[in-house]
Amino acid sequence: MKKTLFLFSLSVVLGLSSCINQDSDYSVQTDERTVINEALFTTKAYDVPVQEGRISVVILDGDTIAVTDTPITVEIPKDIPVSATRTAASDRLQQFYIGYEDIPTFQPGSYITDGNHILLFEDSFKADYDYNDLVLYVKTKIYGNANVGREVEVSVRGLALGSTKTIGFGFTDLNGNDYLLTDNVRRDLFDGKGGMLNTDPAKQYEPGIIADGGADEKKDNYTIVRSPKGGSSIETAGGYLLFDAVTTTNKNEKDLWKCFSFYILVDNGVKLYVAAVDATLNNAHPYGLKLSKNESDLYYPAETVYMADAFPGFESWLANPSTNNDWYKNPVVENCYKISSSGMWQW
Ligand SMILES: [Ca+2]
Ligand SMILES: [Ca+2]
Repeated sequence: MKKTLFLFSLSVVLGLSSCINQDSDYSVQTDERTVINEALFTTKAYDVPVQEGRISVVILDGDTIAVTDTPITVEIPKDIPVSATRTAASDRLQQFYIGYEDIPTFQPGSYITDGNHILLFEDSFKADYDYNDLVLYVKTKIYGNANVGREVEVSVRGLALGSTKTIGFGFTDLNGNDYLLTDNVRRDLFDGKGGMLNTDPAKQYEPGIIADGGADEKKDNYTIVRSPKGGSSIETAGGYLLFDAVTTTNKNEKDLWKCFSFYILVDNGVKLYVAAVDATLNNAHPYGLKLSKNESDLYYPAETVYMADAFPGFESWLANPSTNNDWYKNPVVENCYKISSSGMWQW
C-alpha cells in the first residue's frame, strides 16, 4: 500500500514538472478550495523547559528566540533534532538557564519569543510553483504575561515580487482574528516599483526596496497608515511594515508556535495560506512556504523556474514531508535568485 501511494505521488509530481497546470476542479468555490496541510509546515513545536526560580533562554542559529520562566512552546525548523542536551556552541538550537538577577527588567511569570522567517508564496491556482511571487522576511515577537495576556508584533520586509497581480498580505492569529496588514504589497513593501522585482538573476538587487540604514533608523520614520482594531496599528516606511496588536483572550501558550498563520490575498478575495493546498488535488503543492531564517545567503527560484529545478530535494520532501526537511539548504544556484546575507537584507 505504501509503495502504491509513493508511486502515485511520484507520478503526480512528475506530471507537474512537465506540465505546470494541475487538473484542478474549478467548480469548487475558491473559499472552500484550500485546506492547510500541517505536514507541509517546515517548522515544528519545541517545548521550552523551565525551572523554578530561573529564566530559561533559547537560542536558534545565533538569535535568541525565547526568554521565559513560563512553560511555552516555540517554533523551530523541522530539520533540527531536539536532543536532551543543547548547550554545545555548535548546536543550532541551544537552551540554558540564567538567574533573575541577570535580567533585572524581567517580570516573573512572563515571556518573550522571537521568530525570524522567510515566506515564499505562489499566487495562483494555475501555478508555475516558482514560489517567488511574493518573498518576505518576517520577524514576529510575542510578549506574554500570565496575568495580562499577549501582545504580538509583526515586522515585514519585502524581498521579492515575481508577480503582476495585486497581492495583499496578512495573518490569522490563534483566536481566529484576521489581520490584513496590507492590501497592496507592491505599494507598501516595494515602494510602488513596477515589474518583477528581484527574481531575474541577471539583474542587480533593487536597492531602493531595502534601505541601507539599519532597522531602528528606519522604524523612526514609520508612518501609521491605518488602525484596523482598537489598540492596533499598521505602519509602513519604504519597504518595511510594522504591526502590533494586543490580544487578551484564549491564552494557550502551548500553541504559540503557530500563533501566526500568514496568507496572501489574491484575485479579489482568495486567501492562500502558508502550507495551504488545493483540496481538490492529491499530493498538492502548498501555496506558501515558511522557512526559518539562518545566517546563510537566501536562495529562491528565479522567475518561472519550478521549485524542484531550484531545490532538487523539494519533490522528495513533498512526497514524504517527514523526511528531507533540509531540502531548502541545497539550491541549484544558477536557477536561483540570491540575496546575500552580508548586510543587504539584515535587520
Ligand atoms: Ca508563480
Ligand atoms: Ca513568479
